[in-house]
Amino acid sequence: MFADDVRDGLTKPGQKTLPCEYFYDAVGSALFEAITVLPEYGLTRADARLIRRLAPELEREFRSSVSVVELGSGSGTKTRWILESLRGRDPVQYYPIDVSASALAHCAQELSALAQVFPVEGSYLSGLHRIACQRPSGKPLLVLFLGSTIGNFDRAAAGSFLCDVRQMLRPGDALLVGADLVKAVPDMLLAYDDPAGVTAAFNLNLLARINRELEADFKLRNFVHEARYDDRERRIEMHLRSKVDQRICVRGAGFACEFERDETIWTESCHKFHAEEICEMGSDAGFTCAAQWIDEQWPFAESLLIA
Ligand code: AVI
Repeated sequence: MFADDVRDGLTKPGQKTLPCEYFYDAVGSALFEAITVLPEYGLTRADARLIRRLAPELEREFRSSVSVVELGSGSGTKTRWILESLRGRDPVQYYPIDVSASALAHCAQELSALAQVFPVEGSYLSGLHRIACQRPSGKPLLVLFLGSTIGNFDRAAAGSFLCDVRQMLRPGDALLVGADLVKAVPDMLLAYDDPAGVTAAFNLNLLARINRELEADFKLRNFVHEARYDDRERRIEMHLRSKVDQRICVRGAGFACEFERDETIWTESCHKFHAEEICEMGSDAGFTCAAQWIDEQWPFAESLLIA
């Protein structure tokens, strides 16, 4: 729960943290949409270019006999291209999974002309479990995990997530996973610290959300957005740095916490991968990497893992 997670993250000893899943309230989701069109954030455009390129190949691999599951509710062009390619004569059954009912409703509205949409509200794994238990026999599942969301897991968690997904699939099912690749450090830093300050606003909105929903008294001007690259872990880390010594009261969660000047809240990790690493992670989880597509303008890989 939000209040518990905020209390745990801000009162534990050592590095303060907040879970990145809480970025996406209405304001945060709108700011994320803005991030995806920033010139410095090449990730979403690379993902889209690749999906457009590979969608016809998916059609050849599966013909029209596949049900599509998406981890996250895709409403945009990427999912559209895949559904258009796969639909053949019969409409595809499409199961978007998301914790947000409003995102699912939007997705159903956008894509129902192309597919039979069965929105599933819940976490990725619980949703996939429900779909796997009631799947129509005979049809393989194609699970989409696009946009490098896998990079927001710790590496170990990403590996065990793939294992969990694999356990719910049958041989012949597939997972299409998008992952941002390691590139020049200045390019990665700019993607997460754009000069227009959109990513800073996205990060700071987490404190604004705590103010709105948990009656906290964060003064946003007393914090500054920071993006760092950890070379060893191959990840961007997003932080909010306190500019002053301060005490914050979070009335709705029943606690207060102190910040020293320059102390940070670690809000997100965005892991970057080597292309072969995705296939290795897939094979460790019980998949075979059947194909991989890499964008030429912005190093990003789409990997088709077969169970
Ligand atoms: C959603 N996720 C893949 C984004 C990323 O790049 O890790 C979230 C994001 N955070 C800051 N900018 C974008």
